[in-house]
Amino acid sequence: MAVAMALTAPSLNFGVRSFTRLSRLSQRLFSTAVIRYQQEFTTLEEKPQFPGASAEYVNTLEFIQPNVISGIPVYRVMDRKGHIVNPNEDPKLGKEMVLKMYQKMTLLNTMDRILYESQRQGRISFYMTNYGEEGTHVGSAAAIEMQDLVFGQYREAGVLMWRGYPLDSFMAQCYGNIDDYAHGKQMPVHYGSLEHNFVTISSPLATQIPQAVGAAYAYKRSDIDRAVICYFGEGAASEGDAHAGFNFAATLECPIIFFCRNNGYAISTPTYEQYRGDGIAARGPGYGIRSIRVDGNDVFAVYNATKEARRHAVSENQPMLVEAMTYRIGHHSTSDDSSAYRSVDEVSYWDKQDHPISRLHNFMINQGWWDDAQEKAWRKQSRKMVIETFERAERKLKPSPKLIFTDVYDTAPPSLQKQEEQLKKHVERYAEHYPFDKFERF
Ligand SMILES: Cc1ncc(C[n+]2csc(CCOP(=O)(O)OP(=O)(O)O)c2C)c(N)n1
Repeated sequence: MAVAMALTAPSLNFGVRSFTRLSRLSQRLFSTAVIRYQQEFTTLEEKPQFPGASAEYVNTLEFIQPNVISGIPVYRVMDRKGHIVNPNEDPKLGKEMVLKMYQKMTLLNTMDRILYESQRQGRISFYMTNYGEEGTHVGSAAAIEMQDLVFGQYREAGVLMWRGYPLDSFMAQCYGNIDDYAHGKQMPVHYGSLEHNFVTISSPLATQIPQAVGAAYAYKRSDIDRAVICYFGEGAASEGDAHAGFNFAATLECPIIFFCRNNGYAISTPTYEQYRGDGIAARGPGYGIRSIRVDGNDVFAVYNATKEARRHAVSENQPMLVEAMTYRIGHHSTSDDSSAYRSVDEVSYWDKQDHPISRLHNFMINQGWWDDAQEKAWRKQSRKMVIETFERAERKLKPSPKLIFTDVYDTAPPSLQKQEEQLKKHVERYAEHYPFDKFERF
């Protein structure tokens, strides 16, 4: 009915061509959304007919005010003492699941401490800790399915940890040893795993956002009930690629969860220099994306929000946006000294008063599921596990230098093969100038 009127309305000659184009597009997207949104031309006098928006006229001049004083509320499930605030929102996860969450969060924290120290001693070249953001990783990872595809930024090691990525693999990547599947080609913390459906991290910020949308579109086309989750920081959300990704996801109706970790800083840049709107969640509705803001230090709130976002994304083929509010307790990376731009008191507040690990710890104590003796034993055991894998990784050789020529293309072109031969000759001649005792043979 609406379409027929669009074609016949005499003063609104959009032409048959644009209609057929729209119709073809809608078929390709397996959806009738384009036609559904077409306006009815029954009130030509009363209602604006512009194709760009569906709205009423107003007769007084008024600019829309951004609402940044009292922003989108922060959804939480438990308070800082680990008490469930509203029983209706309790995900009732059960002891085994909650213990697993706690162990993954604390194991990540232990691994961070040891690898951070290892970098300080020059044993690895670089590291980034996840301090304070463990709840965002584990809560969201637990809420999606293992076959869902993950695109990350670099501060989401807890997602891999949840998925069972072995400690040996974390270490192999950071050391760039022979067990690293990328043959030591990338900087530490640039993890990836085909087996764990975790797309390899790369340094340029936000490039993964439109890529993740493309993957979600492919899932939709193959009609398998899978979602994509794409993580990024609030700083990365200022990149042009974030805009591209959000808009493509909405217009192409893709089953994707955009998961923003809003930790207050992008290196030394505080959020008040990053944006002037109401964080990242407030941008979602502007793209037509359902959005929520959650307490990222509350693992249950993150779990509930991500679970519902996934359900909706897959069943309705719609993107969803979760903004998890948290705080980056650690330095940005081992190349950063954050005391140059923020106070020790500020950091200490989050570390001591509002930490995702202590909050879940309080919850487990309240339930009678955990006690001091268990805490002590687990700390000892997890530390031992990490140190053992760390020592194993350190003893392993680095990959053969010839691997720097592989995977540039699927098959190496003659020019690259020639360079490889040249390097081989060079290192044979000058072998004593290279640390070849630490590498597999050329
Ligand atoms: C395109 C691009 N610009 C700049 C950088 C340098 N850089 C690396 S991390 C970072 C800050 C990112 O902050 P945020 O997205 O908030 O994530 P967080 O580090 O807080 O987890 C910047 C500017 C980069 N890697 N890529």
